[in-house]
Amino acid sequence: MTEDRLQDSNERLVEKKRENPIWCPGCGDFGVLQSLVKALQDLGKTSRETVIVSGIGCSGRMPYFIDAYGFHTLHGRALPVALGMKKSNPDLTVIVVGGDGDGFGIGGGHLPHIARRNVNITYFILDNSVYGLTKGQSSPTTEIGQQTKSAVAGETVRPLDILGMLLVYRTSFVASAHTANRPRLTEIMREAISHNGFSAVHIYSPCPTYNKLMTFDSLRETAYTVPDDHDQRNLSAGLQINFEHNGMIDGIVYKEQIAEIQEESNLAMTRKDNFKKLVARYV
Ligand SMILES: Cc1ncc(C[n+]2csc(CCOP(=O)(O)OP(=O)(O)O)c2C)c(N)n1
Ligand code: SF4
Ligand SMILES: [Mg+2]
Repeated sequence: MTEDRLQDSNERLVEKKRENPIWCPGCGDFGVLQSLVKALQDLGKTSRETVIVSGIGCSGRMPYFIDAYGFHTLHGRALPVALGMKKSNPDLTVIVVGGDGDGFGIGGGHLPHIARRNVNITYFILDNSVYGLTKGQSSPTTEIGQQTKSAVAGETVRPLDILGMLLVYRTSFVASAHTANRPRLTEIMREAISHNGFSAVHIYSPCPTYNKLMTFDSLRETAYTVPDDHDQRNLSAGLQINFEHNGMIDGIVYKEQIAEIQEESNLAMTRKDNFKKLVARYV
């Protein structure tokens, strides 16, 4: 990077890149991209302090379309890569983007450990209830009865409860949103990114090509808006709301108060101190 470009990226707010995303027309991921860029801009984040880390899937292409640092990692491995980035450079705003298959199929083992470490990163789960990139097989969130390439007579295995998992893993900030309500999605993204601790947002992002059941209209009609008087600090209230509405929710479900947070990344030493300590062990 030239000096001019470096200086520029220090000051330039995160923007969309000029190249057009190659998602199918009508894909929900376009809306996620718009909201994510807007949320980062609203928070005054610059290209140089922001990194978008993704797994593999249609959703995993997100870093290509955002003018910030980006890392398109391996299928299911975005969270551990993001953890490493945050640990080695705590000043970075680290955003992870991945699909339902990526995060809850092959990558499902990472989530509880990131949550219990309470690393200060934000995870946006783009759930279309299908493996989009590999052309429409069932995913861990495919509904019973949904026809997919791997369940042509309809899925028979019940889907995972994503919000329930995030809550019982004690994720420090848990929200659910959908791409049919973009202003709300942007607002929730802003709150998630600002939260000091591990934050996760389960986003319903329709795949019109391979999942005919999840549509923008169906999301608009069925998503339950979390009321203003919901007690975000109350984990059981969060679990209850999720149980009652079967995860079809628009809003913040749980938010740990900052004072209660024992954030591991804050407790961790800086890179320099770590290095000094390591050297001291051998001299
Ligand atoms: C180790 C490994 N196994 C399998 C694959 C094939 N693969 C690529 S994307 C994908 C699933 C994508 O589904 P999801 O994570 O829901 O993302 P979407 O495309 O729906 O956004 C699979 C199985 C791979 N790339 N790497
Ligand atoms: S296959 Fe589905 S998820 Fe992938 S780009 Fe097309 S509409 Fe989007
Ligand atoms: Mg998917």
